[in-house]
Amino acid sequence: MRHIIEMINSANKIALITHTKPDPDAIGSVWALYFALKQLNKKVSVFFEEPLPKIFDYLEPVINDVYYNGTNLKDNDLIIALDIANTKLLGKLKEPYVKFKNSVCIDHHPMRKMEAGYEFVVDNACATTEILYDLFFTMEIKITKQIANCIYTGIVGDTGRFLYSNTNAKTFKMAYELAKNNADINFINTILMNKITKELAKGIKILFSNLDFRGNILFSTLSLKDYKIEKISPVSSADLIGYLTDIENIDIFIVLNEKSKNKISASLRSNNKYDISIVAKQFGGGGHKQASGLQEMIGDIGEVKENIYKYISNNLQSLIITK
Ligand SMILES: [Mn+2]
Repeated sequence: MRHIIEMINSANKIALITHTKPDPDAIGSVWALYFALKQLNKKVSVFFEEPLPKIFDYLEPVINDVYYNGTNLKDNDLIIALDIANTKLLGKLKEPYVKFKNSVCIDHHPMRKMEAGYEFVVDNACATTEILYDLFFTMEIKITKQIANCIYTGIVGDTGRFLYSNTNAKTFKMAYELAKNNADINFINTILMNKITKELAKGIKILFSNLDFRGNILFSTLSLKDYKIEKISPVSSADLIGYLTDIENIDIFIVLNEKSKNKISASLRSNNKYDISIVAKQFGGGGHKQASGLQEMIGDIGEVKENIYKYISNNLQSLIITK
């Protein structure tokens, strides 16, 4: 951590970036660090791919310091990438980031493919905002209500409101401290509830129509044909998989998603018995033991499903987590 603090201290103009389609942890991390660096009188700019959803307005983002393309990225002393494990997920910011000489990534994802920069990874942190919380403590940054809201947003987002297996005693301790620092806990808990749009509802309809129970493994598939029938464009499998994981007597959950012709992505989840990241890795993806993802498998969605099923059933023993 000392190295990051030195990097921050010796920079004046600092840029903050995160992955495309930023989730609450990514957005909370960016704005928490923005407000913290402002306390240190740094000149801070924030780079996103596109405007943030309106629901995050409560974080009071400073619109004047936000940029939507990477051309100014090089005009900084330091770039800090947040909540990102793979430079591919930087979208159009990838190139200027990789070329830049002085960068650091602060993140909690264990499997990494960053092509540049110093990496500060705490993979037992429930959220990137947890790492920032510890960093701010060390740097004696004042946890204002605004910063508390940002940090709490990341924690609530990445723990699924304190339900996922990354929730532990420290998570609640932080929540306690953030509540004491006037974080709007009820408001944030409510705003980060799964809001179901009409599109997502139709996605859920497809999801449940195509359930395929294979013993303790559960699949669902969403093909372009399904989407066409429902007259919607593909939704994100990460937004769907949570509807499956409440189903009883299943250990492994997989949603396969045909986002464009024969290009299949997937979200994988498991209970604490199995390490699903091994499966994700096998097919070119990655992630956490209990929550992983896959991008761009090529092929017929039904065949991709059978390939994954074959691999899992042949290797089930080696997926068991031994403690
Ligand atoms: Mn995160």
